Amino acid sequence: MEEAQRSLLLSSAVRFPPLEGARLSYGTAGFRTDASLLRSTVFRAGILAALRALKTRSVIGLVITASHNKVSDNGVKIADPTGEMLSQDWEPFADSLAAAPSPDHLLKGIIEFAEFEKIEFDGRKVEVLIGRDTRPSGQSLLEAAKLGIGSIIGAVAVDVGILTTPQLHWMVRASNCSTQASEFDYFEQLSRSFRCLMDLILGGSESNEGNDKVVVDGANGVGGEKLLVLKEMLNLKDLEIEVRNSGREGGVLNEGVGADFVQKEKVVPSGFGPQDVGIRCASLDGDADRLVYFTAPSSSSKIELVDGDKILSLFAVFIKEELSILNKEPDASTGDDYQCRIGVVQTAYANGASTDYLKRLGLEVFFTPTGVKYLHQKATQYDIGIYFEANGHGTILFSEPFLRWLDAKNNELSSVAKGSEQQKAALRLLAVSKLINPAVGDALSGMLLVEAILRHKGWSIHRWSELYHDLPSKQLKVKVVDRTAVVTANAETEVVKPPSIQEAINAETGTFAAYDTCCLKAKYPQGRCFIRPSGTEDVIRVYAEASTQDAADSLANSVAKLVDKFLGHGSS
Ligand code: G16
Repeated sequence: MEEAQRSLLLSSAVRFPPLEGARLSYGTAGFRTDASLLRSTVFRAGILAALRALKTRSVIGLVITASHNKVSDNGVKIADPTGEMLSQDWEPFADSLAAAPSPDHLLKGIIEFAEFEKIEFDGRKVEVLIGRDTRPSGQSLLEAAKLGIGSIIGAVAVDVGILTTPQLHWMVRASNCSTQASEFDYFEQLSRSFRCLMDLILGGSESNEGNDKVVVDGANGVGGEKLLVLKEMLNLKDLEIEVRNSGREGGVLNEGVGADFVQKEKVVPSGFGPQDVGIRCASLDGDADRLVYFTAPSSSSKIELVDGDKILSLFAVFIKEELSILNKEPDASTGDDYQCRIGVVQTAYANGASTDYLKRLGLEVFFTPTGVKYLHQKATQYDIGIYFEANGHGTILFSEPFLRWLDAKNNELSSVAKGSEQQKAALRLLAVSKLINPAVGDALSGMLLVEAILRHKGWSIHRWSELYHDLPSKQLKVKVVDRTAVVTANAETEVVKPPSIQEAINAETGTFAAYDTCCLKAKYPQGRCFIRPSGTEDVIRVYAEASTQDAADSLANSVAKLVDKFLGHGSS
């Protein structure tokens, strides 16, 4: 590394001293904590993004968001050239950069890592796109990120403004493979492919059961605003999209609103109520990478939740059907019968009933730890990989060989069977591959796909929800002294450290011999429970499900007490 580069790094690093005692880890989705503690970390994430751009000689993304967290938090994460999450190989370096105690340590760490990764500091221009959500702390953190990027000679920060996280991921991917990579291009692609899908669908649809309206909770974040723009471009006549909690009304980001709140609390978000009974409602999270649907209750306080597992199931049903239409007739022209491998990816939070349902559909179901980075990676191994977390974060990935085959098949069919159902199935699948965000879960494109499929099938939200019945479940958070003390294995279903906790959870759940000896029944029929340290909040998460809501609540509460007992109270 040349002297000019060393002194630039040192002179900018002195402006961002690390906060004592604030040791952050790259976590489930980047660095996340109280915004007031983040300037030094975001500056260093800027350096990291610039180094990644030098290494890959591609456009890289940096997004400043804390997604579902409270408004006073913020965070930063990096998007790789494909728009996917930062390669996991670089996460330990991200952690060590963030933890470097002084500018000298920082410089030494960068030099060593650059040598190891053979990064050349040759001053050639590389770009980092920076996006952010609507948090008030975003602007000053953006300045820190720009200075981090600017302290690598040749790296240029491009401020792309306030965006949803999936928009930024999409733009990074598009920048590396096309010239049409602006926010406008994103909206154009979504609206064009949605209209194309609807045209192919409307012809075949039997009825839409009067469901021509969806009301969307924008979490008082960036998603509501962007949905309003998309709605203008879509200019739909047969689907009304009403946006509430867009942030324009003055509500607080994620406070009593948003997909995380709706999914965890199972109550309507603020701004929704009895007037919405019977209407299809959806909720986005703070940076619009999660989507859940729900209906408002007429009597009880609990909503009917249609979560990420059900979105996954709807997508899986549709894709399976389209593939079977496509493969119905043997391909006379070529004898070509592409063996399309479909896989679905879930986490331990997936409701047991959803997994049973997907297996009954004949699908291969794989489990990974929580975090889109894990699910996405697994989904790339299939021709069509569908992944969703129960919290509503997910997408569909199509392999390049499959898309090439599909394209060729459509071309052939257009000469031998133009307008046939078989050709329409090929066109619908091609339209889906253009509508759905291939980089990351995207609430806006996911919502349009849900709407198109419901219309195609003539299904109401209730019909969709009836695909299977969720097992009652409960999620809790427990504040502990040190959440990193908990280490899990087997896709987070088992605690390996400290070992005694898992034995206690097993005993409570009834996994081994803990039976009620009077009536010889399991303590919690269909009971399942796990704990894991959150990667985005300073808590241990507890998930429980069982055959009744009371049993799921009781199991979750008992295990939360165990967590407290084994790991001690954290300050709240
Ligand atoms: C992020 C990740 C998700 C994960 C969620 C919760 O979502 O992208 O994959 O499910 O955090 O993670 P944890 O339970 O570790 O806190 P988001 O929407 O907050 O970016």
